Amino acid sequence: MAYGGYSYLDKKYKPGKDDFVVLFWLEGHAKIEKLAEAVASESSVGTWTKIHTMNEKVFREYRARVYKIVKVTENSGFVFVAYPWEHFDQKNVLQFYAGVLGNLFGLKELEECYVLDVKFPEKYQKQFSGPGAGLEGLRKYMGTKKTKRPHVGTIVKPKVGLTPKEFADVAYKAWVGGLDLVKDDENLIDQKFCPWKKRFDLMAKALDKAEQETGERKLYSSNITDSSIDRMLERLDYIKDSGMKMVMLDVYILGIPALMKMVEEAKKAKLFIHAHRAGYAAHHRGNFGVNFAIYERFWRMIGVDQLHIGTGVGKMEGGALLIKRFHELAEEYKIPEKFYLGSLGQTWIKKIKPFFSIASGGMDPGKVDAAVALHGQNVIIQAGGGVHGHPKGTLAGAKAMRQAVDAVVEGVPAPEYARNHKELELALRKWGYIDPNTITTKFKFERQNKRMLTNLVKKKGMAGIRAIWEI
Ligand code: RUB
Repeated sequence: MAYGGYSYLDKKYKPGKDDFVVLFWLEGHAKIEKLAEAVASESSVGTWTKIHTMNEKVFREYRARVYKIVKVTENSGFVFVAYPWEHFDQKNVLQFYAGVLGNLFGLKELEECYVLDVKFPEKYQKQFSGPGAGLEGLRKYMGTKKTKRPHVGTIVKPKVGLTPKEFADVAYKAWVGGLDLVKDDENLIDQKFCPWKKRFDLMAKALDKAEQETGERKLYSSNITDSSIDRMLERLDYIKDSGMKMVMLDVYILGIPALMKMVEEAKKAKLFIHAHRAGYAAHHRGNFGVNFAIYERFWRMIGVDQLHIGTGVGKMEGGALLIKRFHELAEEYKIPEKFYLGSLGQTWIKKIKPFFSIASGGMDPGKVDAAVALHGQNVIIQAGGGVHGHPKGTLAGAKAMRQAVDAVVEGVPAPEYARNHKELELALRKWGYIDPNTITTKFKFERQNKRMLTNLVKKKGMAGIRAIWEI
């Protein structure tokens, strides 16, 4: 079988340590081998027909090789493709996008084309500097290196509409109630009703006051995302000059060049980078898509310090097994391949440091035990509605969240801790409690059924993977 006159199938090929490995799910109206060849061709050196300009050197040194196909039907399957390191522009992430995440989605013989994962060779990682502070740096600043407790935060709600003063008053209550972090939402930046600078100044004052009163370090994650790089840089300078410590970026929406520029500047200014992933799901959830794990890998290499990765227990998509994998991708240096999750392994070089994952979206104090069962304690747990919707308001809501976190660290289940902590008790009464065993049971099920899960995916294809992603 061939595509455009050349064959990209090479089942004897074993990816070398400098190769990029990409895992695709493909379905279409041609045989899976042909679809695989089409994708390998279009994303590397080929086109639809034989060309006189192709030469042996180009084909040998720069082409992609389909080295494994897990066939599900005649017309669908999982396709493993290796790309030589030399194929890629070593200083330009967008060239990777243009090739591997580019034209192939438009090939008309494809009915589904989902890029499940990419494994980046160590050699490629060297061009990046990774997180400036990362997980350890944040813990050091916050003084949680010893306790190793989860950090806990809130997103001021309503998402938009409050005046700067109303906003800072809410934040102050959240900080003195025991939260570490208060953040802008992804869609609050510099609207008329809440100008960025005015909000920032009041937030800086409120943060100082809260730090003095509580004796704890506090953070404000200020959203500076903008279509103008100049405006973002002005705000970044302003934050640096004020002595505040954190900047927030909508990382997916910004796009790679603007993100790289802002991360570089934030690192120079020694600011922590809080990354909100709004928008990622437009690609991640489709039949023609790019898995979140691929963006996450880039954001770790580029160097964010904390990133929203989902919760497994809250309002956003993704079950425990999938979110755990995203967590491992943030925290570990080495992770193994898990085919039934559509996930390749990865080894990070030293400077691509671990960052803090953020569990956010539909969280409340009753979900903290479950979130920790899923993520472990190296996690930032954030709740918006789950703080400001507390029956007694923001201050009590913040206290309830912190009590839930303190309970976890002490090894006491939240319902038991709630007997002597009335804010937590009220929260659990309103929103209920998720038993952490519901999470540990899922991991036990996974450990005991790896073969079954693998067979399910081999039989059902992407539908099998999607079902496992929701466990
Ligand atoms: C949180 C919220 C955030 C989500 C985004 O508010 O809406 O923007 O965390 O999701 P609330 P994700 O706590 O009221 O749900 O973090 O998965 O990207």
